[in-house]
Amino acid sequence: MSSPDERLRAKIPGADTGITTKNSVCDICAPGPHCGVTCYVREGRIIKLEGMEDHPVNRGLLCTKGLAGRQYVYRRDRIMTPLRRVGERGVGQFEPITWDEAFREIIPRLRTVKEEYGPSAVAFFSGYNKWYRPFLQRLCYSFGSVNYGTESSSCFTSTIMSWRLATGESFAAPDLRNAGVFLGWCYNAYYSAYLMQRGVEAARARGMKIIIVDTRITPAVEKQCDLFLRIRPGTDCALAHGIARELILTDRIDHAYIGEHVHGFQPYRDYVMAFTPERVEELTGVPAAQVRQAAAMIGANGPLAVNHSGAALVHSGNGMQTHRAVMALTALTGSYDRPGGMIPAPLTYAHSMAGFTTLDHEFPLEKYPHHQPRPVGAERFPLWDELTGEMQANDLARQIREGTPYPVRAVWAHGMNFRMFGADGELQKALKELDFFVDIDLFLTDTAKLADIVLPCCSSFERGEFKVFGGGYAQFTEPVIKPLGQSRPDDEIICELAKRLDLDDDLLRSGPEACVRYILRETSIDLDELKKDRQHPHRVPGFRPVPPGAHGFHTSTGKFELWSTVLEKYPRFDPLPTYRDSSDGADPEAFPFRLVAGARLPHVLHSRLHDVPWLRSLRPEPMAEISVEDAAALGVHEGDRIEIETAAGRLSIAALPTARVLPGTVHIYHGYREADANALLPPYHNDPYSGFPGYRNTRCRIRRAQEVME
Ligand SMILES: Nc1nc2c(c(=O)[nH]1)N[C@H]1C(S)=C(S)[C@@H](COP(=O)(O)OP(=O)(O)OC[C@H]3O[C@@H](n4cnc5c(=O)[nH]c(N)nc54)[C@H](O)[C@@H]3O)O[C@H]1N2
Ligand SMILES: Nc1nc2c(c(=O)[nH]1)N[C@H]1C(S)=C(S)[C@@H](COP(=O)(O)OP(=O)(O)OC[C@H]3O[C@@H](n4cnc5c(=O)[nH]c(N)nc54)[C@H](O)[C@@H]3O)O[C@H]1N2
Ligand SMILES: [Mo]
Repeated sequence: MSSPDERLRAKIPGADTGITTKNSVCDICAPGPHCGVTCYVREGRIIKLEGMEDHPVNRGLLCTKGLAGRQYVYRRDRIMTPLRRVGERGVGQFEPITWDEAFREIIPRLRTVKEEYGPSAVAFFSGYNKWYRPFLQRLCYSFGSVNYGTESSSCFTSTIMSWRLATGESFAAPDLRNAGVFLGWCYNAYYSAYLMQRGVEAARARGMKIIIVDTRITPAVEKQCDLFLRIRPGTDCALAHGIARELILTDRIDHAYIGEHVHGFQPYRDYVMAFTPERVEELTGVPAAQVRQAAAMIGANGPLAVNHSGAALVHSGNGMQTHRAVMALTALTGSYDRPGGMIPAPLTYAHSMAGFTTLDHEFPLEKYPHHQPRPVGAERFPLWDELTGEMQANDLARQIREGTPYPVRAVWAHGMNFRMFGADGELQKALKELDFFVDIDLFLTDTAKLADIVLPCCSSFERGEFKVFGGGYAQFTEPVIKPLGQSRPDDEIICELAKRLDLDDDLLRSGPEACVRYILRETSIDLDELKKDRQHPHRVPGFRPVPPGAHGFHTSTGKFELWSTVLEKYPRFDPLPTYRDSSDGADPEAFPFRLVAGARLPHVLHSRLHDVPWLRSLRPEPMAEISVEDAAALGVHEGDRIEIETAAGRLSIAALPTARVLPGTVHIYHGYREADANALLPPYHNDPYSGFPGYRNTRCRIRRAQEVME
């Protein structure tokens, strides 16, 4: 028998050790695959955590980031009380205040901006976090402002726009269980979505073919690939058209499906005929023979499922059109809304795809303030405006600074990180120029340091919240520990603000739970029933996914639109998914390299994990990956400093020569305080269709840092 002391050191739960276990979720990464976590708690602190065995999402697994969750929650810079700025913006001098004092300052200042400039002069923003967004959006509209916007101005929504244009649906997911061939376009789920990789591995084991299109040699390429197309960043649209041309000319397309369900095949066909394998090779670097091979492999192995890529593919100046071009292959092969192809998936609560619908769009929209100007970004990015109706946050800095078409003078932000934006120095300057800025975060970030009032929120382990999971599951979680210091959940903060502002919104003023009940009104979920066991997700009663083939097409033609009837209304846009140079347009002679900023690393997530010690230790210093060939030409070895220069700025960073990256490209991860990749992006480098910044294809030059010193 082990002694109590040994049992305590081994962290074994029991009355003698005082250790209990409770389940929660890790919300460090994207909302869809939030993993179940079992926390070991002693004296009110989490002392250990592990993947929850019987959770339908992760079934006991947890990634590097989640396993460091304890260090994330207890990061040294957690904010413990509301703070009022006493020094210059950005310096980080604050005094602790009470929640009551904070609201007494916030209320009159928001009201003053509203009275002087109109309600839309206050913008409401959310960073990466999704879980409280329906509340925040409704708060914004109830306040009278149209300017609700989020990090989704740079992530995923471009793909949603592309699907809306093509099919009228928001999204379609690959049916890996039945697919014959998987086109992993910008696909390395070993780093960015390990649970999806399990599905791909299982499908491969039963014979599914895998084609990967990536600019780097990744673990997915090495372990799981039948054909690898190594492409120059940002040129993917041409490759998609090249494959389409081959499919058409070798008659590997589904004529019946196209005849019945596809609009614009003829002009599309005419357009892609210019993309011969030889021209594609010239544009993309992918050998002509491989273009033919890819088409043959797709033709021989349908149905075709494709990786959706909400980031890499759409993070270039022609990103949305490129996504359309890739998804067009599913229309040609008759794989959209067919078993083994791409199955439309409704967005459920707070951006998750659980297979059923909730009213989280209706919930804010019933308070939409009509008779206001259009949201920020509508003039510059009108398609974004038409398809999303939200502020395009990538135009926020410009509008704050220029005051056109109308002033924005205050920002209420949850988890804003200015370093996620392209040309982020502009946003930093803009935030300094505001009349009033509130930021709500767990940590005193560099963005929070620009705020007048900082409010402390808590992590998923410290709150109870409604959650949905893929496959028709729902849960109302329970706090595992008390909120640290005076921190509070964001949804409560939002409802409290609505109350203190005395908004005409009974629902928000009644608190988060009343809102959730409203949002679930048309589902079979009984919240009281759900709350009887808050430790586990539960299958939604009567849940049945919509079968493939039953979704229909919700475009004006009632078909999959290769020729977009939405885009044909805009003189400046092309109805077909056209190819064009997707870089920032800098002179290729002067800037011969392409900068790919932000391809995922397994152990970091944007800005939020760089200060977590275990994770930081895996790569202590930010590094730029360059090819061994380029490193040799520059005389650079691992750890030597190089300077990367674009039309917008310069960055000095340690080099990591590797055979994984293509000569002529340089890769850096984003979100680092000390090596800010997004300072290298020019402010005009955005996709005109979506507004997304061209993070993955900015022209640059590199040299050894010493040469600069000399
Ligand atoms: N560990 C970790 N996981 C994450 C995140 C994170 O920060 N860290 N972020 C989450 C978020 S918000 C998102 S949006 C997703 C993103 O998820 P992904 O899109 O899967 O992530 P990336 O690694 O950026 O891109 C995938 C691959 O595209 C390649 N690539 C880059 N540029 C190009 C290009 O121009 N053409 C082609 N064909 N390939 C290219 C990269 O080399 C990379 O291997 O990941 C999520 N998961
Ligand atoms: N160069 C480059 N830039 C990119 C990308 C890229 O690939 N390359 N990717 C883009 C993409 S796809 C994305 S998704 C964005 C992500 O960009 P960001 O939104 O900046 O993501 P994070 O840094 O993860 O989170 C923002 C803040 O939210 C705080 N936070 C965490 N949880 C909570 C919470 O529950 N409540 C509140 N109030 N705050 C919380 C965190 O502490 C952090 O300060 O970056 C974009 N920017
Ligand atoms: Mo993202």
